[in-house]
Amino acid sequence: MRVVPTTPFLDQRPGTSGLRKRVGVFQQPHYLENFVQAILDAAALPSDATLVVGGDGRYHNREAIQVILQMAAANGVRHAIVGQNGILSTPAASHLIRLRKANGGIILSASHNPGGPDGDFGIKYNVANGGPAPENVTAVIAERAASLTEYRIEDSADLPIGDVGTHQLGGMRVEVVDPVTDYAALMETLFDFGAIRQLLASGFRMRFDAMHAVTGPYAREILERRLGAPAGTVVRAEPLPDFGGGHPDPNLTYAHDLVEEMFGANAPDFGAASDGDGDRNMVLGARFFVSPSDSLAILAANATRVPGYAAGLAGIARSMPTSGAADRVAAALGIACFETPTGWKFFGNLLDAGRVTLCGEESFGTGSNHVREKDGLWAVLFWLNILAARRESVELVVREHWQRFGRNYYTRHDYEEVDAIAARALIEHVREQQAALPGTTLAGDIVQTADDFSYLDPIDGSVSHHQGLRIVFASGARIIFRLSGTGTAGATIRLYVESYEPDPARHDLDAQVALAPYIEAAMALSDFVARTGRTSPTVIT
Ligand code: VG1
Ligand code: CO
Repeated sequence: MRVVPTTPFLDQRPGTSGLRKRVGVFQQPHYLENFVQAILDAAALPSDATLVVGGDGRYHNREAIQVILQMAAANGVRHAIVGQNGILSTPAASHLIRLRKANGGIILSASHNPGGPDGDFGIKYNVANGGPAPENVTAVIAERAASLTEYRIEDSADLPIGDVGTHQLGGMRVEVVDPVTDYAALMETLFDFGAIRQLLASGFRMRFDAMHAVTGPYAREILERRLGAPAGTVVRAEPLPDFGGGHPDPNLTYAHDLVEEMFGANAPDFGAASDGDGDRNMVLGARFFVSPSDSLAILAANATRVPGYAAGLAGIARSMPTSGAADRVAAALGIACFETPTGWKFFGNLLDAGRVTLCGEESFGTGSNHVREKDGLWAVLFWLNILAARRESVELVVREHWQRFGRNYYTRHDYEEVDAIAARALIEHVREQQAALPGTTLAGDIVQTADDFSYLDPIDGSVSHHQGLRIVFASGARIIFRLSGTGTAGATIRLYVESYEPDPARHDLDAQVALAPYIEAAMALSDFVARTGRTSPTVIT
């Protein structure tokens, strides 16, 4: 065991989901080691600790895993469980932590950010419930990282983590496991695989785009092998260190191949994609896009058709910028709906306390109490189970939902890599106007409230401030401004816009058209173009 002197890094502050930086930043001497030591210090693990380690297979994953194992051994961890070749999707890692009663896990991923030598790398710590470390833990990690003067590492040759089996590293046992088996078994306990198999055998055609990220092996095993979908249903199935040069973000812009196929002639009945680390999902029907906020509401409204949720839902939670569609389902079901800040870590307490069963974010994230992360393939299987039970098209399921509950028109505009100072000034400019907004008219609608969202966690009483600027209208419409906490270059401004339309005769508009007055009002209010030099978003969802 070696004790290595290090200098603290002041930029090692985890964002919405772990620490994300350019690969080159992580390759600086001692940078990764410093952060891992900070995690291990903050984790305060017991003497017989078990740690799960894995990642999304992106560039630098393999090297980083060896360093993490050597440091875990040197810091007294007794047992490490590692995905074969260092691969574990985020939901599979969450499941392994819970299944094996590990004390925590280190997940290597920058999720939907591009990879490769010039792309991004990331690392996050999950706690014993399988979920992302809560804010009180990430705050300690950042403090430690900024004050460390040394780290501990075991001098050892790289372990052969390509083979399933057990190795010894100093005083630590390293168990290399198949990354898919336990996760696939969990999915079989939740969904009616027999009914989905029948659907897939009935001429129903689907496409799953793994975007050369981590879900390929999971989707092949579950969709093609266990559910009998034809070989080739899963495309871009090999995880590649640079995601094949793509941007593994399942949205209408970056998953364009899938979108083209789903909107083309002879489109499959169902299309889906996941992101770098397998926790996001985009769902499409033939020539039809399902807004993630609607998806959460539809899963909730149909949950009792799915075996794992047949007993009903305890409650629903959604992030603040996610549309209110799920709230309407919760009201109809007579269950609670919680509104949390952006980021899965805020759902953990509610799930642990049994207050909610389903959670979702507008950013293509949906999940449940089966793990403590959002889960891309789980959402795909949930949709397939509903379609198998209802034998209706994706579009019909969504349209019927709107008819019953009304439609929450929704869009998110992302402006990526904006000058960081200009972005912060824009947010301040909106904030300064907020107090005077209530009672005034914008976009032909009366502003009811305007605030900076704060969250009081009902379970542990912690408070999180500055979680997004909201402008809420009398009609129920909302405009929200927020800065991303996952980007690595400049700032990403997210503008979220929502309106509510109860009348089915008016459910056929394009969301951009329906929301245009609010979008224009948001752009004018924030003085957007003048302040950022941007006239159109990088990504529209
Ligand atoms: C984004 C999404 C947020 C999500 C987070 C992590 O955060 O908006 O909903 O939880 O990414 O997802 P931000 O701060 O950039 O808006 V993942 O799949 O990148 O771990
Ligand atoms: Co992700």
